[in-house]
Amino acid sequence: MEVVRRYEGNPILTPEQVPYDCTAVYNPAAVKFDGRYILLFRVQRKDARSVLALAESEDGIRFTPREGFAMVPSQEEPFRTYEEYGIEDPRITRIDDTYFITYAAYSRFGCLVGIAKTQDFERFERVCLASEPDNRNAVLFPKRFGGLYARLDRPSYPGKPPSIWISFSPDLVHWGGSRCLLMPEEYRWDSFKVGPSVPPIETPEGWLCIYHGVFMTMNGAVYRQGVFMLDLEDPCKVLGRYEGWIMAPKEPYEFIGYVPNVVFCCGAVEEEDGTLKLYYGAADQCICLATARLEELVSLCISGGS
Ligand code: M1P
Repeated sequence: MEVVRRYEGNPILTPEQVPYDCTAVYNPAAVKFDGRYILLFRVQRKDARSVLALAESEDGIRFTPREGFAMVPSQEEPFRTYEEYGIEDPRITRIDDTYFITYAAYSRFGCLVGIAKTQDFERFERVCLASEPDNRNAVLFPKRFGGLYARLDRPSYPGKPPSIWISFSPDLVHWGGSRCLLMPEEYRWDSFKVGPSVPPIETPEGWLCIYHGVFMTMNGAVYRQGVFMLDLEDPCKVLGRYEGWIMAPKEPYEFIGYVPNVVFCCGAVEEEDGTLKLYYGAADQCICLATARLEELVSLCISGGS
């Protein structure tokens, strides 16, 4: 029995179902707000640049896209300069009563981490640009550690394996205390690069972290999802990492699209019964849903073995 189970009605959102011109909708952040499920997702436009749009649902399965876009590249400096090629792959973390959105800001300088915020999913306000290039896949922890905000991200440096790092900040603007937590594992499914997928999920055993791992084949990259666990009090401490993947491309909608062989998760919603709804981009083309039991993902991290 698979730990991650796909919804049989996948995909749940396609480019044909949204009220604007685009070539792909994918990599959705997810949150439950005011009793409704919200997806904030990447929309690839006809020039191959991306903006973010929003869809809502009562049941977490059937989503209605809103008219227009939620976030487009900012016209205000300094964001305007560093978002000129688009904004991509959002994640949402609730901290107190504010929902923070981390996203990839793309420009001629490369890719860096942007942070925005909202309280109502109507108005979105930029907070800051929070890294140098190249860095993306930032996820914020929902809690502070000794008064400091914390984030995981995936900086890249030429010639070094893209890895998952942690950093801390007193104000979400100034970041430091950076440490490398997880590197690609040689000749394994996650040997080419690794990056955070969804914001860390608090469990009694530790912070459950879902990540993507990439393997390079003669036919290009394969994107899969895996799990590791961080200590609740000291998130610099890795308590365990499952050696296998929890999800790999296997359905036609994950093989055929703008980029084949990709499952890329950016959002998860924890239900009261311990089920996790995982929202993911399939083949950089459409949006899909899968479910998993939180406790099963946790025990994979603790046991470590396949
Ligand atoms: O095409 C697969 C993914 O490639 C990039 O992800 P990463 O930089 O983490 O490897 C991003 O372009 C992502 O949006 C895309 O889904």
